[in-house]
Amino acid sequence: MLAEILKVKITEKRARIVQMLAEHSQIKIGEFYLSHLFNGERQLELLVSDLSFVDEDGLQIHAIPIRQVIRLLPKAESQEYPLTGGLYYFLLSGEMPGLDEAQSMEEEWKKRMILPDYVENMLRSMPPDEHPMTMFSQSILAMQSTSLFARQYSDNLQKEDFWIPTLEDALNLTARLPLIASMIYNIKYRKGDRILPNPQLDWSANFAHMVGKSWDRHYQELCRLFFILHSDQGIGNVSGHTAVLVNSALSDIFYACSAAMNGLAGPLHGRANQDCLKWILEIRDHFGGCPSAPELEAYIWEYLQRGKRIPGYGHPVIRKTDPRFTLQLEFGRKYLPQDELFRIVELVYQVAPQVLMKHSKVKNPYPNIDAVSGSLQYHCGVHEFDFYPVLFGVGRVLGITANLVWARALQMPLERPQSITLDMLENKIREPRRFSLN
Ligand code: AMX
Repeated sequence: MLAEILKVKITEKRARIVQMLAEHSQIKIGEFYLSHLFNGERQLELLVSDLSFVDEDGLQIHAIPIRQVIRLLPKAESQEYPLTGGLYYFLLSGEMPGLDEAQSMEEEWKKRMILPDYVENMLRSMPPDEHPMTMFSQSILAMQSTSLFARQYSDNLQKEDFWIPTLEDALNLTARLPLIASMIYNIKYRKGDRILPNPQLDWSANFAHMVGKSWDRHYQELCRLFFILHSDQGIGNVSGHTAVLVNSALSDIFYACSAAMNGLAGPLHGRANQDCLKWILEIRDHFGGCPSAPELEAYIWEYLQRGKRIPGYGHPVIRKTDPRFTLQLEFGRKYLPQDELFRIVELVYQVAPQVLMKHSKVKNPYPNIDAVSGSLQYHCGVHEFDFYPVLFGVGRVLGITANLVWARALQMPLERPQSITLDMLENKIREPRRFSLN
């Protein structure tokens, strides 16, 4: 059913692109300056994702702000947060699903929730001090041999049909994510005990179940919220762009997502949630509990003086409190208002933006998605904070795979920007006429 919807949309979008290129291929889109080459190409509109978009106000999925997405996506009876299957359906099709569609996506995932044995054997043979993100990335890579796209490509698959096995790969990989992540958690932190999926549970609740928290309804709700909030963020961010770049070489989804997870593992990206909780624990231990506002202000000031970054604060694009932070904060205020770590998170939110504005060059002194997520996980019993980036990854692979299906559908080409040397740059500066896009 999803494939039928996509077929119609793909035909329509391909025609739009062909027409745009035929009529306007020489139109200049924006400008770029020398500074862009050394500031990480900030703000340059260089990539196309027709799924989601981030600007200074935050994330929109198919032009709907994330808060509304959470409100509009269907929820199963007596559940507070939407089914993740509905989100995936929405990401892929661009159509807001009803409960039936969301549940049929969940059923589709259940049918495909099977992991090749060798992945488990590989994970169990890895050194005990391996970072969970390394295990996660390797598990995805290890499943590359199951790629339908890779197999059919070798069998002379036609370009316009590349998206069809890519969609199959996307469904297979996303179905397996709760299995892989829970297996990593259990091998690292639960003496290797394995819990099999429960067919009565939805995708997110199954993850909660398989890490030994099936009794905890709050944790199931948190998982639904967490995975949806972390799912997509355009493709300009490191993990999204990495995936698209790797995929552009016609590498399949498993290669691309594994590479993306390696980017997500960095402290400036997905690892910020791990660093943030660690930092909150340091504050608690330093003060023996939740400090007063003046004590925390002095602590943060001294921390910045040491040249450190406040984890969970700042963003390359968003210029206000990230709505995804606020949505999680609301969860915390409802379910764990008295939790000590959560109270510290609230206090940091009160104090840190002013200190950052006064004492750093940060363009956005407000919290991002990672500033609160760890405290919620910790409250629900997931204390092993080096695992938090994996949770981020489980969510993010949803958005990335949906983007990759569409990249194939719209026949996006091999990415190949030109690099030049410093001498060449200096020559261009000496000859300003040539330092122009025209
Ligand atoms: N604490 C202290 N200083 C900070 C800061 C923070 N949280 N965020 C930025 N700054 C400083 C930078 O060090 C930079 O100074 P420099 O030029 O001397 O290096 C200056 O402010 C300007 O940075 P910016 O343009 O505002 O940010 P950016 O686009 O370069 O980087 C980000 C954005 C998120 C990497 C950065 O704010 C940061 O490192 N934050 C902490 C880590 C974090 O929370 N990362 C998660 C981001 C969201 C995600 O992907 N999960």
